[in-house]
Amino acid sequence: MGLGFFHFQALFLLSAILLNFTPLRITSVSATTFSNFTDRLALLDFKSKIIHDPQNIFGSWNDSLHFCRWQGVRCGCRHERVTVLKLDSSGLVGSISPALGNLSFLWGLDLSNNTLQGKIPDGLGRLFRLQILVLSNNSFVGEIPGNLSHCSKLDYLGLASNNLVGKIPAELVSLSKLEKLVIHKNNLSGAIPPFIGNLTSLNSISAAANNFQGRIPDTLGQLKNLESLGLGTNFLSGTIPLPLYNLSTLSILSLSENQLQGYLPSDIGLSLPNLQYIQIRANQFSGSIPLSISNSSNLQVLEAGDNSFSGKLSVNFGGLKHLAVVSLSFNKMESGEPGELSFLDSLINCTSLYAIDLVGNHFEGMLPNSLGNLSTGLTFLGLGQNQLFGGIHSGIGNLINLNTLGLEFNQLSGPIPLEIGKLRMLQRFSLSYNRLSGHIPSSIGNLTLLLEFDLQRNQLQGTIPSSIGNCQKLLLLHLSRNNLSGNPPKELFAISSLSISLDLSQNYFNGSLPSEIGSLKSLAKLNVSYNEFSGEIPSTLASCTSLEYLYMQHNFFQGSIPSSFSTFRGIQKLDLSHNNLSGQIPKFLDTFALLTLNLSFNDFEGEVPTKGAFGNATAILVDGNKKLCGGISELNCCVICSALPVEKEKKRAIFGIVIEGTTAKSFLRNAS
Ligand SMILES: *[C@@H]1O[C@H](CO)[C@@H](O)[C@H](O)[C@H]1NC(C)=O
Ligand SMILES: *[C@@H]1O[C@H](CO)[C@@H](O)[C@H](O)[C@H]1NC(C)=O
Ligand SMILES: *[C@@H]1O[C@H](CO)[C@@H](O)[C@H](O)[C@H]1NC(C)=O
Ligand SMILES: *[C@@H]1O[C@H](CO)[C@@H](O)[C@H](O)[C@H]1NC(C)=O
Ligand SMILES: *[C@@H]1O[C@H](CO)[C@@H](O)[C@H](O)[C@H]1NC(C)=O
Ligand SMILES: *[C@@H]1O[C@H](CO)[C@@H](O)[C@H](O)[C@H]1NC(C)=O
Ligand SMILES: *[C@@H]1O[C@H](CO)[C@@H](O)[C@H](O)[C@H]1NC(C)=O
Ligand SMILES: *[C@@H]1O[C@H](CO)[C@@H](O)[C@H](O)[C@H]1NC(C)=O
Ligand SMILES: *[C@@H]1O[C@H](CO)[C@@H](O)[C@H](O)[C@H]1NC(C)=O
Ligand SMILES: *[C@@H]1O[C@H](CO)[C@@H](O)[C@H](O)[C@H]1NC(C)=O
Ligand SMILES: *[C@@H]1O[C@H](CO)[C@@H](O)[C@H](O)[C@H]1NC(C)=O
Ligand SMILES: CC(=O)N[C@H]1CO[C@H](CO)[C@@H](O)[C@@H]1O
Repeated sequence: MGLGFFHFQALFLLSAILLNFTPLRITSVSATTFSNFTDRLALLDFKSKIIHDPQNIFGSWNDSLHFCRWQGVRCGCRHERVTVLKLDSSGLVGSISPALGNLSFLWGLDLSNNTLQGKIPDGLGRLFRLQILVLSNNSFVGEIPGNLSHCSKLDYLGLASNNLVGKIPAELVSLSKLEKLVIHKNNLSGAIPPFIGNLTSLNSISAAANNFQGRIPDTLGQLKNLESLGLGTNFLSGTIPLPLYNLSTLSILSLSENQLQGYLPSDIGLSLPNLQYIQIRANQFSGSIPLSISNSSNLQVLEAGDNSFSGKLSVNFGGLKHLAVVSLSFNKMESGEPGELSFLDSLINCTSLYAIDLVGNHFEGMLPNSLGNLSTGLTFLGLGQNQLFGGIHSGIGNLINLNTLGLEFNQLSGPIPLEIGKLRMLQRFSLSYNRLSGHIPSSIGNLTLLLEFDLQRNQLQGTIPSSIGNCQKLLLLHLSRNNLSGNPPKELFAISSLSISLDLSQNYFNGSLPSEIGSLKSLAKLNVSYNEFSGEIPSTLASCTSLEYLYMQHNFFQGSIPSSFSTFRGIQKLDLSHNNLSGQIPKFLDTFALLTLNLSFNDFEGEVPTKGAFGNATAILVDGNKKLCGGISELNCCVICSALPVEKEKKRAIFGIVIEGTTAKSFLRNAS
C-alpha cells in the first residue's frame, strides 16, 4: 500500500439552477367561487399520491383555506387559476399525479429535491403555458416524455439526478424557447442528438454523468447563446467540433471523463475569450496547452489532467486574476530545456489560486523560489512524480493554507526545511521517494491536522522527534527506507488515531518497542521490519486488535511470542522471521485465519502445529529453527518429532529428572 501520489480532482457538475420564484402573492380571493374547480381537484389528486409529507406541507391544504393560499401554490391575479406549484426540498415521497396536466394555467412547476418516484407523467405535455419544469433530484424512472414537446414555452427543463433512461426524445426539437437543459446524473443513453443545435435559445446544457455516446454534434456550434456545456462522465468520442470554438459566449466547457481526442486549437483563448472553466480531464487529448489560454482573462479552472498533453508549458498565467485551479496531472509535459517550471513564476499574480496539480508529468528542474510567493490561498500543491531536483526552499512555509503537499517521486535533496511547521492546515504530506537528507524537523509537531505523512525512501537520519506525538489525527505514517536511528519516541506509539499504516521498516531503529504500542488500537498495518529492535515483543502489542498485517522480521527480538497474541484474531500476515525468538509456537495460532506466517530463522522449539493455516505448506515458513519438529509433511522443514534429540539440560531444569528416550512429543504433552 502507501500513498503513491496525491491527485487533485475538482468535482464539478453543472448544478441544477433551482429557481427562486417570487414570494407568494395572492390578490383578493372570493371564497364562494366554484369556477376554478378542476384546479382544486387536480391539486387534491396530486396530494393523494404523496405518501409521506414530513414537513406537513399539506396541513394547509384544507377546506377552510382557498387553494390559492395552500402552501406552495400560487395563483394568477386575474383568474383564480394555479400558475405556480413549488414544493421543492420538502421531503415528499410518492409519485406525481397525471392530473397536474389539468393545471392549464401553470407556468412554473418545481418539485425538485424530493423522493418522487415512478414515471414523469406525459400528461404534463398538456401544460402549454409551462415555462419552468424542475423535477431534479428525485427518483423518477422511465424515459423523458416526448409529450413535453407541447410545452412550447418551456425555457427551463430540469430533470437532473433521477434514474431516467432512454434517448433524448426527438420531439423536443420543438422547444424553441428552451434556455436551460439540465439532465445530468441520469442513465440517459444514445447520442447527443444533432437537433439540440436547433434549440437556439439554449444557454446551458448540463448532461454530465449519463451514458451518452458518439460524437459531440457540430450543430452545437449554432447555439450562439451557449454559455455552459457540461457533457462530462459519458462515453463521448471523436474530437471537439471546431464550430464550438466559435461560441464566444461560452464560459463553461466541461467534458471530463469521456473518450475525446485531438488538439486544443492554438487560438482557443482568443476565440473563447469568456472561458471560466475548461474541464477536459480524463480524455485522450494531445498536443500542447495553447499559449493563447493567457487571453482567457476570466479563466478560473483549467483542468486537463489524465490526457496526453506534451511539450513545454509556457503559458503566462500572470494576467488571469481569477485563476483558481491549474490541474495538468498525468500528462507528458516536458521541454528538455532549463527553467521548465518558470511558468510557476507567472502564477504569483493569480491571487485566487486554490490548487496546482502537476503530478505525473516529465517536468524537470529545480523548484523555483517563486513557489513561496504563490497565493497564500493555495490549498493543494501536487508536484509529485516528476523529475524535480535540488532543495526544498524554506519559502514553502509561506503557503500557510496548504491542505495537501505532494512532492513524492522526484529527486529532491537536502533537508526538509524547518518552516514546514508553518503549514498548520496540512492534512496530506508526502515527500516519499526522494533523496532528502538531514533530520526530520521537530516543527512537524506543529502540523496537528496531519492525516497522512509519508517520508519513505529518502536518506533522512537521526531520530524521530518526540513532537510527532502532537499529530494526534494521523492515520498513516511512513518513514521506511531511511537512515533513521535511535529508539523511536514513545509519543509516536501513543498516536491512537493511526489506523491505516505505521511503517518504520528498513532503518536503524534500536532499543525495545515501548509498551505504549498497545495504544494503536485501530491500526491495520504495522511494519517495524529490518531494523535493530531488540528485547521482548511487548505483550501490550496484542491490544492492537485491528492489526491485519504485522511485520517484525529482521530484528533482534527475543523471548517468546506473547501469549496475549491469542487475541489477534484478525491477523492475516504475520512475519517474525530472522529474530532471536524462542519458545514454542503457540497452539492458538492454528485457530487464526492467517494468509501467511513466517517464523523462519529464529530459535523456536517443539512441535509445529498441523491444523488451520499450518495445514497449508505455502502459507507457513518455519525453516531455520533447529529445534522444531513435526508439522505437515509438505512443510518439509522439520524432523518428525520422535527423531528430535531430547534436550537434557532443559528437561532437567523443568522436571528435575531425566527421562531417557521420551519423545519430544510426549515431553510436550507432559509439560502442558
Ligand atoms: C383532469 O381533466 C380531465 C378532463 O380534462 C378530467 O376528466 C379529469 O377528471 C381531471 N382530473 C382531475 C384529477 O381533476
Ligand atoms: C387549515 O390550514 C390553515 C393553515 O395551515 C390552518 O391555520 C387551519 O387551522 C387549517 N384548518 C383546518 C380546519 O384544519
Ligand atoms: C434538499 O432537501 C433536503 C431536505 O430534504 C435539504 O436538506 C437540502 O438542503 C436540499 N437541497 C437543496 C440543494 O436545496
Ligand atoms: C438531493 O437530495 C438529497 C436527499 O434528499 C439531498 O441530500 C441533496 O442535498 C439533494 N441535492 C440537491 C442538489 O438538491
Ligand atoms: C401526448 O401527446 C399526444 C399529442 O398531443 C396526445 O395525443 C396524447 O394524449 C398525449 N398523451 C398524454 C398522456 O397526455
Ligand atoms: C444504467 O444503464 C446501464 C446500462 O445502460 C445499466 O447497466 C445500469 O444498471 C443502469 N443503472 C441504473 C441506476 O438504472
Ligand atoms: C434543424 O434546423 C435545420 C435548419 O436550421 C433543419 O434543416 C432541420 O430539419 C432541423 N432539424 C429538426 C430535427 O427539426
Ligand atoms: C467561425 O466563425 C467565423 C466568422 O463567423 C466563420 O468564418 C468560421 O467559418 C467559423 N468557423 C467554424 C469552424 O464554424
Ligand atoms: C503581474 O501583474 C503585474 C501588474 O498587474 C504585471 O505588471 C506583471 O507583468 C504580471 N506578471 C506576470 C508574470 O504576468
Ligand atoms: C511551532 O509552534 C511553536 C509554538 O507552538 C512555535 O514556537 C514554533 O515557532 C512553531 N514552529 C514553526 C516552524 O512554525
Ligand atoms: C495456502 O496459502 C496460500 C498463500 O497464502 C494461498 O494462496 C492458498 O490459497 C492457500 N491454500 C489453501 C488451500 O488455503
Ligand atoms: C377557469 C375559471 O373558472 N376561472 C375563474 C376563476 O375565478 C375567477 C374569479 O371568480 C374568474 O374570474 C375566473 O374566470
